[in-house]
Amino acid sequence: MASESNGVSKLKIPEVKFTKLFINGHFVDSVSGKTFGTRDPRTGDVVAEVAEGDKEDVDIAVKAAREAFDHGKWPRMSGFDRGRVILKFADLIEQHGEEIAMLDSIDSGKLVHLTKDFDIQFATNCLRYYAGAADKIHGETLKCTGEFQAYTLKEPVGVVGHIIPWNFPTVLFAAKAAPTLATGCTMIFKPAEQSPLSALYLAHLAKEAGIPDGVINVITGYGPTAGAAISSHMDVDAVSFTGSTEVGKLVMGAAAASNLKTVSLELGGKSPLVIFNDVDINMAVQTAWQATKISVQGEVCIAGSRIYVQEGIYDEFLKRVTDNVKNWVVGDPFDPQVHQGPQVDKEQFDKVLRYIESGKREGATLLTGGKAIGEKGYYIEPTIFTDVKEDMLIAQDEIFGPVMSIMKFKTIEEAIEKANNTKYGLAAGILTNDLNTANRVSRSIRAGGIWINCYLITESSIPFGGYKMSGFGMDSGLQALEKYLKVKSVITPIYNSPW
Ligand code: TXE
Repeated sequence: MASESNGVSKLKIPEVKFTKLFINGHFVDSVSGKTFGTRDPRTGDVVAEVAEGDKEDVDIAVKAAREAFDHGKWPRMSGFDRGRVILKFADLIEQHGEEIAMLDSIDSGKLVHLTKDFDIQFATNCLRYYAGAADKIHGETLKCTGEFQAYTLKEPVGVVGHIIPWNFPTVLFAAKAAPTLATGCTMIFKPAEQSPLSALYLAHLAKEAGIPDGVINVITGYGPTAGAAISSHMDVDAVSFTGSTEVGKLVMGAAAASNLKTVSLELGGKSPLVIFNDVDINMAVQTAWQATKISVQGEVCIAGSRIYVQEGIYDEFLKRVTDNVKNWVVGDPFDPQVHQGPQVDKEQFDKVLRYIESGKREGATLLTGGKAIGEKGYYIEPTIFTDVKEDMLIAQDEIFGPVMSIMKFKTIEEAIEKANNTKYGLAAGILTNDLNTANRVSRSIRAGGIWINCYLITESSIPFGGYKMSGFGMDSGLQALEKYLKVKSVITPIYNSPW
């Protein structure tokens, strides 16, 4: 049974060095002088007071980013030289990886060893990938009808606003900053109010790496104030948002109502994992468990939170899946013995518990878990529901918690229909040994990423983005560069050309 750890690490709290806004290469107080407390999800206690930026601070940061774009050297450097600076930035993140991982864990409750092994590595790989791309951004030459030729230029879009959530603070900072830096744009980051610490630390490292002042600015603060000031700003040329579908719509509305800035949205998900009869049952159970990402408290947009199991292996699957919970330890994310930490904050904790209650109320069978753990902090038992029906809230909404919903299906047609029965379209997984089934289902599911016989494999080279209400625009892959580029066509006559 899931249990609380005995707290080997005795509530370790990392040192917090940076708590002010980072504007034009300097740490400064907010204009209002206001601060807000960032909280430790293990206890709910304040870890540090952080500057609370608002519209006036965003205005100052946008001015700095504008100046750095219009007159600074960053957009005018060769891609090769920008790449070298980005590589230095990656090296510094690697050197300080342990400290950054601790800041993310204290802010968001993520297991510190996973943050070190995955998040920091992803961030450095990502910067190195786009450093290599910085000198390979180019247009095309086009042969026109008549005596004309044309060529295209790919130019940086300008000042970019990045609004990011709390579940992968360092990963998302890097995933947004790296392609933006490679293209020569300048930027303003608004990290989530739950997890502001790593963005400030990363901004400091960016300066140390040689990224000029004004290229990266960080405004910590709340969404409806600082975030909205970015998405509605008349001098921000593009906004790249990761977060809830609800706020994604607000960001898009604000962009439309202001200067029609370019928008890209990476939003929620309710991804299916479809398991066919012909697979090895152990592999199926392990992949389903990993897909639900209970080790990250289920706070992953691409988590496989709907598990569809074909009827031939359904009973055996149920019998085995609960085995994972037997020695599962929920507790302090700084304790190496622990498998799952707390939810990020009280709001998310309450939201997950409300969904668990709705699952019970609507008639799903609770196989295991279903309760909060302890009196303090935001810990929830790994929870498995079976007999989940398509129209239940737990089958439709993004719970963003350690909750697995298991459904049964008979035929491939039924699996496809059920997998697509969602407003989201971020990802999906298919487990089968039949090549044609794998290919047919992957083409039939309307989602931006499909894993066959694996789940959650992500790399900077693999484009990542949603269908339907999971948003649009790619993070990762060379496609991510396009979000930060404009294409300009140049047409010129050419006389007496032999070809
Ligand atoms: O997200 P918000 P929340 C989903 C997940 C979660 C739910 C709510 O289901 O339970 O969203 O989480 C900023 N204008 N995801 O409330 O509010 C905010 O300050 C501009 C999925 O944390 O969308 C933060 O920086 N910005 C997701 C960012 O938006 C605004 C990851 C995200 O916060 C704003 C996180 C406004 N009006 C949650 N209001 C994923 N795709 O991975 C808020 N923000």
